[in-house]
Formats: sequence, C-alpha cells, structure tokens
Amino acid sequence: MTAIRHDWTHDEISQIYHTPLLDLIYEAATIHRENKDYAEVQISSLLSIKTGGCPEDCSYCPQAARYHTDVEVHALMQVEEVIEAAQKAKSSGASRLCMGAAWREVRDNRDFDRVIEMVKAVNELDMEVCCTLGMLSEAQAQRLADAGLYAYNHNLDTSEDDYKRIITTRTYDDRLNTLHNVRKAKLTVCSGGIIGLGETVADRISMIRTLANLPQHPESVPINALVPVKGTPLADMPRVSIWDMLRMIATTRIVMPKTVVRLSAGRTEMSVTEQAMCFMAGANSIFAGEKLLTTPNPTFNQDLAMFDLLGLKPREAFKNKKQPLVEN
Ligand code: SAM
Ligand code: DTB
Ligand code: SF4
Repeated sequence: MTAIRHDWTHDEISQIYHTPLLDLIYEAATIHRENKDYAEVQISSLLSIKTGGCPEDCSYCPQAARYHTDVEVHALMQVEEVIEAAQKAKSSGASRLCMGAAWREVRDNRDFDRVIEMVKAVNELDMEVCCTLGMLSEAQAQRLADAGLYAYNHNLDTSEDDYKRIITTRTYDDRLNTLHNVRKAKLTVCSGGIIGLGETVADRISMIRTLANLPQHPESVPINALVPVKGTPLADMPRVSIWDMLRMIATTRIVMPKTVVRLSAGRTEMSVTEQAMCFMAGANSIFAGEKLLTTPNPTFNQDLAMFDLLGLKPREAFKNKKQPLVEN
C-alpha cells in the first residue's frame, strides 16, 4: 500500500510531475488501482445559490463585481428552490450537492441563517452537502457542521508566491486559516486549484505541495482548467492543454493517494477520449449538470453515456462514512 505522507519536498513532486507522460499515468493508475473502488466516480452537482456582485478581485472569476461580464446578479435563493434543484440533481445521479455563493466571507446575518436551513434540507434528502461561501470563522464552520454539512470547498487556486498576481483582496494565509477552521469543525475539506492562469509549473508543484503537506490531506482536490470569461482579466488566456491537465491529475493522485481527485471546470472543451485519460490518470470525481456556477458543463445525459462507454459507475453518497478511509 502507498504510504500517506505529509513531508513532500518540492523536488520530489517536481520529479513526479516531470516523469515521461505515459510512465506518469501508469504510476498514477497503479496507485489508483490499489483502491478497489477505482471505477467509481463521485458525482457532485453545483448550484449557485447567490450569484455575482462579489467584492473580491479574483482575476479569473466572472462573479467579481468589478469586472464587466455577462453574469446576472442574483440574490440568495429561497430554501424551496434549493430543495427542488437538489432533488433534480439527486435523481440524475449526483450524490453531492455543492452550493456556491459569490461572497468574500460568511457574515452572521439572516442570509447565513437561510444557508443553514438549506444545508439541513439537502442533508435530509440523503445527499452529501457541500458549501463554498468564502472565508469562515471557526464558529461559522461549527454551525454549518451542526446543520449537517459534509464538506467545505475552499480552493488555494495557485501557489503562495503566485497568489498576489491573481487576487489582491485577500491573502494565502486567509485561505489557509479558513481551511484550518473547517478542519477544527471536523468537516471534510475540498481544496484544489486552477491551471491555465498563467502560472509556472513550479507554482503548480508548490500548490500541490501545500495541499499535501497540510496536517491531513483534503478529502477532495478539484483540479479546474481555467474557463476564460469575457470581461475578466484572464479572458484571453489560451486553453489549458490536456497534457498539463493529465500531469496535474496524475501528480495529485500519486502525492495524495486516498484523496478524491475531481476533474472539475473545463470539461466542455475536452473530448470523451481526453476525459478517459484523466480517469486513467487517477481522477475519480466530476462536477455534473449543465452548468458549473455560471458557465456551461456537459449535461447529465452526456456524462451518463460517457460512464456507460468507459465502464465507470457513480459512487453512492456517504461512502466514506460507511467505510472510513484508513488515514488521509
Ligand atoms: N466565493 C467563494 C470563494 O471564492 O471561495 C466561493 C465561490 S468561487 C466561484 C469557487 C471557486 O471557483 C474558486 O475558488 C475558483 O477555484 C473556481 N473558479 C471561479 N471561476 C473560475 C473559472 N473561470 N475557471 C475555473 N475555475 C473557476
Ligand atoms: C471548484 O473547484 N470548481 C467549482 C467549485 N469548486 C465551486 C467552480 C467552477 C466555477 C467555474 C466558473 C463558473 O462556472 O462560474
Ligand atoms: Fe468572489 Fe469567489 Fe469569484 Fe473570488 S472566486 S470573485 S471570492 S465568487
């Protein structure tokens, strides 16, 4: 069995990342196959519960108020609307609903009370509930946990050194501090990044290293390919190459062998063949449903056809609770 390590050096991860591609994929696939459930793919569905108008300046994001994008601002959804969307996602095969809000941070106000009601309601549908709401205090994380939240998504996006180039309105330490608060509340952690922001390979390796050297590996690591959106500062970035995506996924799989690695944003630009290679390289989760938060994604039916073709099956909800992982 591959050892779970938290003391990775930059050079070690760099060596893995630069392994000749087919050897890299083979090694990642081998580690992935030590897990008897390798053909199971976790399906998460995203729901933007509060859209646009965000005060932050994340240079990739169509929801930042300061950029002129086509995103329409939408106030916090009603609980009933969320339940309806969750039921639809569940009947299409999603085991997890991830609710996203274009907030810098959670505030202790009536909107948060409503999110707590949403968490309770989706949890009652026997789905894993995930939220991504920006920065959280420990007390807020605890309130979410008490309401039945399963996971919290908070991405590092890039390396610590590169962060200031991408976002100026908060720091890397703010990000790490929220992850710490999430852990203190015993929630599972979902944290990953984006490639295609103009980062260097060293930045990618450094981000993987930060995630891997946390006291506990995140239970899930989303790897997003930048979706360039008109009006954002990164609108003209070239499309990420499949080879880079494969190297990121395979390296993440090798360095964090038990983690769920999610092939996240960017799938509309990928062929089924390219996605198949990502599953081979150790990806075992996707975001499904025709929309991510504000941008398009393949439909549930397209994904089910792909699962059929590749012999993959959707993972049931709460599997880790029923069969706890040995150690992360
Ligand atoms: N506002 C909260 C925050 O920033 O944590 C939650 C929502 S935010 C949209 C969630 C994540 O979506 C970001 O951390 C980023 O990784 C990802 N994201 C946003 N825009 C993206 C884009 N254009 N392409 C790829 N990923 C994107
Ligand atoms: C993650 O890593 N990717 C998702 C989710 N976590 C919140 C978001 C992708 C957003 C892509 C751009 C959009 O649809 O607005
Ligand atoms: Fe706001 Fe999150 Fe978008 Fe940044 S990524 S602008 S915090 S919604």
